[in-house]
Amino acid sequence: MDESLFAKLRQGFVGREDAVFLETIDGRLWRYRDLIARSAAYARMLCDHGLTPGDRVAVQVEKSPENLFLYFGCIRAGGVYLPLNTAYTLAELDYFLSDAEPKLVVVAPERVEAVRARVRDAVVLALDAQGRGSAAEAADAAAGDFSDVPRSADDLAAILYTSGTTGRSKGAMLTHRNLASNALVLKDYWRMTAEDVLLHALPIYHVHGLFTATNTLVAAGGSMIFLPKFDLDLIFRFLPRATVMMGVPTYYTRMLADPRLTRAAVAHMRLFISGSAPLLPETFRAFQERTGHTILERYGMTETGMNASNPYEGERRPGTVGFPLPGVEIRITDPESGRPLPVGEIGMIEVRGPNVFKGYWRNPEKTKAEFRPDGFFITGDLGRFDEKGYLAIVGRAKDLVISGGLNVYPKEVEEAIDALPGVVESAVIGVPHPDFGEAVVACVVRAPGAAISEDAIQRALQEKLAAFKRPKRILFVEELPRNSMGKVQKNLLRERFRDLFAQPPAMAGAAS
Ligand code: MLC
Ligand code: AMP
Repeated sequence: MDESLFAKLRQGFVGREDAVFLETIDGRLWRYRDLIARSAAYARMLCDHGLTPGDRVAVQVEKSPENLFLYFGCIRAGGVYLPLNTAYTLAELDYFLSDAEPKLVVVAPERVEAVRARVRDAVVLALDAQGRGSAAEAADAAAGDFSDVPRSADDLAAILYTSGTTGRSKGAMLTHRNLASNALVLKDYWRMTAEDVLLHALPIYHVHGLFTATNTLVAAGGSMIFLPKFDLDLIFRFLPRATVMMGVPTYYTRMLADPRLTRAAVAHMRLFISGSAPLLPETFRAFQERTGHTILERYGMTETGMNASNPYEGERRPGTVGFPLPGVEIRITDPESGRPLPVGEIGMIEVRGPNVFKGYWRNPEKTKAEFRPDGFFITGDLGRFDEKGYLAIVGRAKDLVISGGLNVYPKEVEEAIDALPGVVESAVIGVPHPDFGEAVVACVVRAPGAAISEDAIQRALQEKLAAFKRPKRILFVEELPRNSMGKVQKNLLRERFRDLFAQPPAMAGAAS
């Protein structure tokens, strides 16, 4: 039997091919039959360019319907889809391209030449924000029927890179089973139906916007209003026609800071979902008071898709991520010994289920280190179950900053800063921020007599790091606090600079 993700999602709209799949802000409509035809054209185009099952297709392009058709086309052709954040610099791209060895790379037209010079054997095609470029033209030329390449549940559908606390980024290998099981479970858990209209404002190079939002919507056969990005004017323009929205907490704090967020504006809405970063209980309550809607918070990861969710019916508890999803097992263990802990105690969150990835791409050591022998994945998040079975995430054992729902690995930023002349060392931390939840801040020790400025460091980082990773502030310190083992005590730095972005109480929750 064909276990392909697309074959499973197709059940959501079979017999309803005339229903609207997607609408863009200029009012253009794509129906499910267009999704079938256009993804078939991309699948054929990929095969014509030599794609064979299991080959990677790396894609770094702006959000557009064509980008989605390329994604589904890749899945249908048996390829492995590898989406990349559009903010990544060419220097950052280098690593992904050499590690994943894609057969095809699709990038913005202005990057084609530079990427061609970097990959020896790959075909490089273009796609712009309007969905135009050599990739789209090749798909036009390949239009026609396509017989999907059958896949088994364990075959790879996608690789998404996620950085580690040490060393380079790791490619999380996601199978057809991982993606299909998560989409089908979420469709039921969140009561998604063909009647739903999803307001889609997320980027589509991460799990949240691509899998949690898009796959789940398609599994339900619903339609979506596809915004190019999160933009408050667009949100308030289209909210009155939507029924569901998914976002990171920053979306909700920005909406709350806007007077257009009223009960009338959300009268047509059925469900607001938050994830990717902690939703502050204040935000949860303020949203409830203002709109009458209780945001449903859930918990996921690149490696696992969605793990836990507050219930659709029943109490949604602020400060928690709800219950393990059907089919997903979650346990709390002692981080050192791995021994399961009793209810109420804080420990490592471990996850097992059909949603959990197959391992890290060409990295068996890391894979082995992050799984227990009985198949549980060690998430690096610390949590606790309460007496009613709700899971709360209380911290992270991994050194990671989550800024506006995007992960930043301090080590990567520290390495870039430490390499600069005049810098002795640095420590990068996350500091509470009213808009991004956490903001990246660098504490830098300069060499005696060195005059390197904040500006000079920022300029040097521009070439190396995507904008969202760059520190919002660089603070010069005399020395970094260390414990008796010589380890930098980041908790002391976080405490010291806790109020760096604090606002007067009247402004709390407003966008900066
Ligand atoms: C943009 N910038 C950010 C940033 N996004 N800086 C820190 N953190 C971010 N998240 C930079 C810009 O490059 C710019 O830099 C400056 O900040 C101001 O930009 P902006 O106009 O405010 O940014 P905006 O375009 O509004 O984007 C902010 C955002 C966006 C929050 C809307 O980042 C976003 O959509 N985030 C969602 C990310 C997401 O999908 N995460 C899910 C991961 S999956 P400069 O230097 O040019 O001024 C996952 C699993 C799970 O985690 O559970 O879901
Ligand atoms: P990523 O590697 O980008 O997939 O990020 C996954 C991480 O985001 C998780 O390991 C958590 O630390 C965090 N995360 C996701 N959802 C939530 C949530 N609802 N509350 C707190 N943290 C979350």
